[in-house]
Amino acid sequence: MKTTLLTTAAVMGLAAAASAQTVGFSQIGSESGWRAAETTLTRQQAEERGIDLRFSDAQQRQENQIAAIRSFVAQGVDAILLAPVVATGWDSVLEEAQEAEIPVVLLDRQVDSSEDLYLTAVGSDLVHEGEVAGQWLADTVGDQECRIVELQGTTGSSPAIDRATGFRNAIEGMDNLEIVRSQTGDFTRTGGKEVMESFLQAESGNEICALYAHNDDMALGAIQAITEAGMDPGEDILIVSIDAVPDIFQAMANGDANATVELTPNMAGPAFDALEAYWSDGTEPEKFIQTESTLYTQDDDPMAEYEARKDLGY
Ligand code: GZL
Repeated sequence: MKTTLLTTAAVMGLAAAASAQTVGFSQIGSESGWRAAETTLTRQQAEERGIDLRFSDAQQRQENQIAAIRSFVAQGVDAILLAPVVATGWDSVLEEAQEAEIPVVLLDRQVDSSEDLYLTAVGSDLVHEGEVAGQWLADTVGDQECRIVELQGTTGSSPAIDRATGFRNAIEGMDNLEIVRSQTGDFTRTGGKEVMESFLQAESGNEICALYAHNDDMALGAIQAITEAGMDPGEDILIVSIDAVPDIFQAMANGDANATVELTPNMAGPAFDALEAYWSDGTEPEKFIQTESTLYTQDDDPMAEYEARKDLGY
């Protein structure tokens, strides 16, 4: 009797392993705390669902992502997750995946390619995020003159393009609000610090009222630069950014940052839900699965928000 049970268990185990779906994940890199958390949560989601995840870190280079996708196609994976570093240049490799009948799901960023070339895209409304940030600043400064500097995300990426658009939408027609300098910090802390240092130097003698950073990591780098310049971040220069990583809440609790717009790092959960439905009965998901964008300020108990996020893999 015991032998039979063991044999049955072994057969079921082999069957489960044989049926485990294989997913290739072309990740941009680890440029920010938010990106690290997205990777952590994607691995956790795959493990919980018994998905065999094959991971590729592109070091923020599109050519590495294209090579990874081609490798996943050659391996005959059951699906591909792609967080596209920039918005353009994906048509041919997405066509190759389509020809191989391998569904592609975009995570957290968009591509300019036809939506026929991917199953669905999971992400936030990036323009809206910029609008939320701009509206917070407009509400905070009222009719006070405010010269703004902007740290943009990776050049050519959909978040950099759309977050810039959204912020400008929010402040349009407000003559007291002016963006006086704008430059990419490539979504990194180092980039944010170095570009903010150059802004402070270039604007020495002129007042900078606020910094809008397309992500918290650049804002955190800029806070270092502002402090090293002998100024008081969060007071002398208001700071609004996007992602809601734990360290920005620590900065808010210290009075060094003022507001952030949350971006969930759990894009893989909705992505795998859509894939499991597609694999089981061919269900075609909506082309865009939108995640929430919630504003947090110093009034929202920053240390409680820090505690809620500090163990999520940022
Ligand atoms: C936005 C996402 C951005 C994050 C950054 O959807 O692609 O990329 O805001 C990350 O932290 O670098």
